[in-house]
Amino acid sequence: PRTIFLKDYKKPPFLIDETVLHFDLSEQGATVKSRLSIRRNPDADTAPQDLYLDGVDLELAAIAIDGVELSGSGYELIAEGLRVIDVADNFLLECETRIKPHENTCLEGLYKSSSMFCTQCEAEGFRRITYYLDRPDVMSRFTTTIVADKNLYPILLSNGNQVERGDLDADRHFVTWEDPFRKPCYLFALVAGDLLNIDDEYTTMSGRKVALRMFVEPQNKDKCSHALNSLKASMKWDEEVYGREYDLDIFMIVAVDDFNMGAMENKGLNIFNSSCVLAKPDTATDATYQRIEAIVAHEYFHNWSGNRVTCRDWFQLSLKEGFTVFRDAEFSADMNSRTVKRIEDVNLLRTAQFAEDAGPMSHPVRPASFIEISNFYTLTIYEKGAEVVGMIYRLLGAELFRKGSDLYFERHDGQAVTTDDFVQAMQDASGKDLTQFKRWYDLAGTPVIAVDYEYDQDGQTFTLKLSQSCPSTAGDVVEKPFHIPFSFALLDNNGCNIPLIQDDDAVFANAPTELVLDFVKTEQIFTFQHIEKRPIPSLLRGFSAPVRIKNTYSRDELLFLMSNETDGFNRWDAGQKLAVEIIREVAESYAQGAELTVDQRLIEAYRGLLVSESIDKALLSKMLLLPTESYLIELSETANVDAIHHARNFVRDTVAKALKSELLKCYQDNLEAETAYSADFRSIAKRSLKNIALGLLLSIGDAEALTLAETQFATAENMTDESASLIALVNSDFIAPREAALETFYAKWKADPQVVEQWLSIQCGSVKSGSLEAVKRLMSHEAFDIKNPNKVRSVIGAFCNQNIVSFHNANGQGYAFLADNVIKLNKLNPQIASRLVTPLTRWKKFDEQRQALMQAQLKRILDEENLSKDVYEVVSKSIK
Ligand code: B3K
Ligand code: ZN
Repeated sequence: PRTIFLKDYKKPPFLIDETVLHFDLSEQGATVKSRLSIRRNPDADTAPQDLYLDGVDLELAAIAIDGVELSGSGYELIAEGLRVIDVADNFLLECETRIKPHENTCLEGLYKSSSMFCTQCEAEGFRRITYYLDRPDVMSRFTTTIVADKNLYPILLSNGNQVERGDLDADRHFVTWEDPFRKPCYLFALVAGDLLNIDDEYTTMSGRKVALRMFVEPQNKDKCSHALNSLKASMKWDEEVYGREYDLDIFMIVAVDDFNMGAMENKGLNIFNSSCVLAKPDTATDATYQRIEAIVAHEYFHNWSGNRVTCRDWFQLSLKEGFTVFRDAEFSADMNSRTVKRIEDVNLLRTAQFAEDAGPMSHPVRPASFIEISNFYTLTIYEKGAEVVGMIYRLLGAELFRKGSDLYFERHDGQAVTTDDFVQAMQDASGKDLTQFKRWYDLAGTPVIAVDYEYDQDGQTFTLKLSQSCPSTAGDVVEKPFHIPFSFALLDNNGCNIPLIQDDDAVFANAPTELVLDFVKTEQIFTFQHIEKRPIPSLLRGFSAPVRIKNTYSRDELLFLMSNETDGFNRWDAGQKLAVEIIREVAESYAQGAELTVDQRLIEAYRGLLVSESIDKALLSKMLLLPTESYLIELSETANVDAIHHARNFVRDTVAKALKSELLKCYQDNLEAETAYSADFRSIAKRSLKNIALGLLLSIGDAEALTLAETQFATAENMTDESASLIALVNSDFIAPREAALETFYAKWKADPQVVEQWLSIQCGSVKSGSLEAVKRLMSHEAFDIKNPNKVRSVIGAFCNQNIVSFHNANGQGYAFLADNVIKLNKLNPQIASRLVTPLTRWKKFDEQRQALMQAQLKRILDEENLSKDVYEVVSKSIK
């Protein structure tokens, strides 16, 4: 397989002004006719004689230039494409291709999901539909006609506005769509099916009415309102916060069951994985409600950050993804609890992105090379990319950032641009020099910050010394320092912020109590004056940069911060740091076979939180969760999986036993009957607190809690409470009630795929019910289907990523199981296969015996014949 390099980028030699497509869909296959108005690019870097078009798995039926059929000497079929020999400067190319959507299991290009046709073209799926210049810097105006059976496919959709429709003979009909906006082909979409539409409407800030239309299979018609409400909220938010208005008269959303990822921002026709868009209270959990809100917003926001301004090439993917994740995170923060949203995002970043960046697939936010671009839809591109945009926001402040985004959209509307163009607009609008800052885009790895500080009582000064370094994946250290926005405050011993005075003649009264320090050198000293008493520093507030920070706090200071920190994120983080230390201490004793004890101070801290009258419930619900096993593994040099698992459980159970009455009270206090289900963040926090308490009580085998859980399971009026009680039972040692609950749940919900996905992942992700044998049995259950990505994620994904002790069983069988399935999926769906293999690529974190077992499975995969580019890239880079 060939590696593609950013440094080899060349402007396209040809452009396509108009793209006219005609689809004839039937059960036997599809015929695609294209008419492409092509001309030479006046700004091209090269001027080849021939035209090269991308095409994969296409059968070429006819080809003509300017109405004249091409003979065999006029073109040549090449690997993954077509060469049209010796073309003019301006011409009309017509192609007819045949494709087989019903045999397409990779779910890229045009394929069938249950009874409907749908497409997925990003990144390089359009080349599976017809021959084309399948690259994002070729933008074209699309007109699409779809012909299909009228009864089987009454609904025929594509991008833009519907301009014509009519009946044809033999019970067939057609619809023509025209998209007035030029776009790259990765934003093309087509849907055909027997679907219902649920309609709504939105009036934009300039008073234009936009039709909002969601298309679903008939059984899902009562699962649309949350997505539509989220859409309207997103449209309003983007007008208010970014001044961005929607630009077509109709916005459509379609739900499909078979989808490789969450959703896709096709112009005017977003396609969603059913699990990321369909919800009603009795089938979707609070977490799903929040995920839907975020994803609907994300895809909608792409209309500007991605579609109106798109990427020049796929190395710039984070231009649209990082920025859009930043935008959707801000939206969710505005709609819900800002602190909790930040906690969730940082948790994901520190657990999974940091692990990625320390592993074999580590890459910069703007990668320099790739083999298969699908492998680069990563946490680094998305989450770290969003952090990088967030750092620009923190360096510029809200107002200048808005000036920057206005300039970016104005300057580049209708263009395909680079991350440099984005930063340049931010710099030009703000006047802030971002030259050094750009390193964040080009260097991989997570910087480490060491903090040192000193208080001088006599001089009343506080000196903060920061140093930074960045281990790269190759093991060497990146020498050049990053420009890090380091948010900082000083707290007095009542937990109040102290005014920060950096030079003597500053006016005391106007001194800020929080600063974003420009930390730009390898080592840098900041001094603060007039500090009367020894303060406690509040470091990297709100996690102002994606870095590791070495803990400098004593346990007593962490305890103080857990109840007094004025930054909500840092308050939570103090609790995490303390819990990490204590779990590690217990894990060490466990590994040595010593007696296990839990530092009483942690228990008292949790007691304090539980009885606190003032703490915000949303924050409290996060503070009561111990760091996950995955995060504890990520923090370890070499992880002892069993010790981590037992230590974490021991700490959890010790806390639960000691705080039994407080937890029971917490359960009861948050139980009160609600009038109707509401997914607002306060209601979510209450349910979450109640269910955390229930889970903790059940994990210690409390008989009273068993009754509570069984009652809740039997009477729950929403899926959050129903599944939380199921999870609590599944993770308990009450074997009979657990099995009974699983059975009841399946019998009740087997007709609902979104609920069945939850049922599968709850079992497979739990060490209690998800033994390897049980997981294998589930794979022959009627509920499982290896061709459906959601089912694969719920079973294999949940087992390998959440059921950590079972997956990492020292007998190596978990690893072999994963490899077996990667090999199977490599043929069916390479994108899913290559996603799934991730846990095996993390071998460096484990003991030598496990390392050898994991590598052996990676080698086994690599030895397979016909390995896809997707799997080849990840596996070959992971083998030492
Ligand atoms: N842009 C799509 C992701 C496409 C993934 C292609 N393998 C969804 C999103 O980020 O909004
Ligand atoms: Zn996106």
